Amino acid sequence: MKKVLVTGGTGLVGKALQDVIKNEQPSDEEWFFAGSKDADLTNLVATQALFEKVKPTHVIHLAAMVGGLFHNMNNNLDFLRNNLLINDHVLQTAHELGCTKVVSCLSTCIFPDKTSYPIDETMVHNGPPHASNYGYSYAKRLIDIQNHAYHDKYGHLYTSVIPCNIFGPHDNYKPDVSHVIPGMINRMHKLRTEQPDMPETEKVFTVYGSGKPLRQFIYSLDLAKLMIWVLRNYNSVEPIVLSVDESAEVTIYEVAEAIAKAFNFKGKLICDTSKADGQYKKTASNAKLRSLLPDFKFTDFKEAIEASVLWYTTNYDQARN
Ligand code: NAP
Ligand code: GFB
Repeated sequence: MKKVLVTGGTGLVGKALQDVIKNEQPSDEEWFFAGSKDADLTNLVATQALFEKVKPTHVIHLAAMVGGLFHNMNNNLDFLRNNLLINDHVLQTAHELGCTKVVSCLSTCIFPDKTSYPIDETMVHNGPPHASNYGYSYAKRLIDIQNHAYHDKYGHLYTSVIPCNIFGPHDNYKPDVSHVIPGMINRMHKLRTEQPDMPETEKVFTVYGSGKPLRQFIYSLDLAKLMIWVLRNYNSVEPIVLSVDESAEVTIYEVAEAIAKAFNFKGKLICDTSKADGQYKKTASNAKLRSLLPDFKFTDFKEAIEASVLWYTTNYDQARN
């Protein structure tokens, strides 16, 4: 019987894993989804107590200080310190407990800012990350170094996945910390519900930045299925990119249009270029994933946006606003 501990099990990706596992009901696996209430993983004693309680054989390590461009820009030191602490405590405690496998999470935003495209798994350490999120990026890159160090010394199967931008139900919609999609969903919902007597055609939705940057977005439920596959079948220490195809890349403005359509918004979209754009692009290749899982089908972006907007408007009171 596998005992799987999911750290960060109460967030966007954690909740998607919960949904997939609930539907699958695997008979040979027991899953435990931990949030910060179960243990503050920046605290080693709390981390050890959680592992002692759950006694996992496998770990999906999602827990992290996570946020969008603007949150990162203003908090690089906290992103660096909190994530370094969390990652060291989880990996060292997993070692001391003799866990069979740990799958941790990097991000396509940690790659070198000056690089050729598409980026792939071999390029993680080839130069400094974008200035906006160097704290988060270096903490995440060190997970790969830690994984190799535990493998070199003890032969542990500690590996990592590198998702592109993720979105879906149960996201973090708090305006000052959110990523672009939950940030826009939160603001579009406010715009639509406030000033009900104002004709919607006169309402104006603001896209932060130029709207020109390019992003790949993966639906959280698709990522969850891929991470479960990695846990069960991917046995290399080397990271693997879990991203939609390069051809699925969209501009931030196209994201706004898709969200406006999902809300049936009849007003105008304008770009506020006084706000930062962040990285222009971080186009990642999913060739390694495709070579291992050639038939995996990603959810259509616009359908996933529709589903995410519907979840938000239906669950507004429970959402992290
Ligand atoms: P999220 O929604 O912000 O959830 C973060 C999770 O980590 C929550 O369960 C949170 O617990 C937990 N957590 C945070 N600080 C903690 C602490 N000190 N001790 C214990 N638990 C703590 O984040 P997410 O989007 O699901 O991200 C999951 C993973 O994917 C992260 O490693 C992130 O770096 C990575 N990732 C995310 C994206 C993206 O676009 N979202 C892209 C690439 C990679 P509470 O619920 O109790 O706060
Ligand atoms: O998801 P996001 O905040 O982060 O996207 P990154 C930022 C892009 O979306 C910028 C534009 O071009 C913003 O100008 N944008 C437009 C908005 N409207 C909004 C809005 O309402 N909210 C936000 N947040 N952006 C992050 C990294 O980069 O990628 C993190 O900083 C993390 O470390 C994440 O890894 C996955 O995609 O630019």
